[in-house]
Amino acid sequence: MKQYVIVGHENPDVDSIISGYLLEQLLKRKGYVVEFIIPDKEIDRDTKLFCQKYGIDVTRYQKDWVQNADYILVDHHERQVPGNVIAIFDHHPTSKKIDCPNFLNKRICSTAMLIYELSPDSFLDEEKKLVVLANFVDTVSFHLPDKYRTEDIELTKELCSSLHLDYGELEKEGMMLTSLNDLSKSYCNGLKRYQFGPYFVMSSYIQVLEITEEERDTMVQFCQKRLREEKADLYVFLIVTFFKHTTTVYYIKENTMKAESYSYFVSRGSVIMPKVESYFLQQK
Ligand SMILES: [Mn+2]
Repeated sequence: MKQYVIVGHENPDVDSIISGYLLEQLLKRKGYVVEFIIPDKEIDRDTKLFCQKYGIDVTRYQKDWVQNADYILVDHHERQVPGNVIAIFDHHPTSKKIDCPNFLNKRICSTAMLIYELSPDSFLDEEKKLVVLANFVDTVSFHLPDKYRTEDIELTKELCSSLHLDYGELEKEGMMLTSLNDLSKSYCNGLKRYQFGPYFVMSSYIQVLEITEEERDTMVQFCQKRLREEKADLYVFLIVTFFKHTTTVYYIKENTMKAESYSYFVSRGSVIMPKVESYFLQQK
């Protein structure tokens, strides 16, 4: 019997992992021999903890590629795999021509939701809860309008009430809010280090409902202290506030600091760091 392998995108996020897991359960129930794998050696700490909290131990899926298998991609459409891609389930828009016999890609709040809608009756209650969580996390609790259909909020509410889940509580979970209880730890949430040519850059971000000026200043100082300790050339610190719907990016150097504000949510990985990278690469 043929073996199928499910794989999400590189550096998988919560939706990538949940949708891979759900598709594995669904296909197994339909009698297929199938395995969800995460070939990535590193997984983001927050993502790992979040999945763990809701019953998915990501380390169980961290496995090597299976050579010459038939692959099913979830939550993306472009990873190179050592075999044939026979199906794709995705919700990232593309104008590329995708050469795959089973390509399902539409605007929807999460790939987990896309998979759930294929066969709603096949899933257990705890799996439906994972769908709700993926919907929230992938849209930053429906704060990113480009990423969902209008009916997705209503459908998520209906799922919550049928499962007796507290919508508001999970909505908050989905924002993955950073605790501000101990600012000396809060400031380095999602800490990453980058090497751009000879330049060493550090970055972290926090996501909060709101923040006081004092808290903000304290954390910026922590960033600067850290930059000095690690002798970095730049520290990029992002503050996302949900109430005011803003992102402020701090570019911190040893003795200077520049802030940039946006009246929307800005992604570190796909917007800010590529800008920083091209800035440094021009410095040569
Ligand atoms: Mn997704």
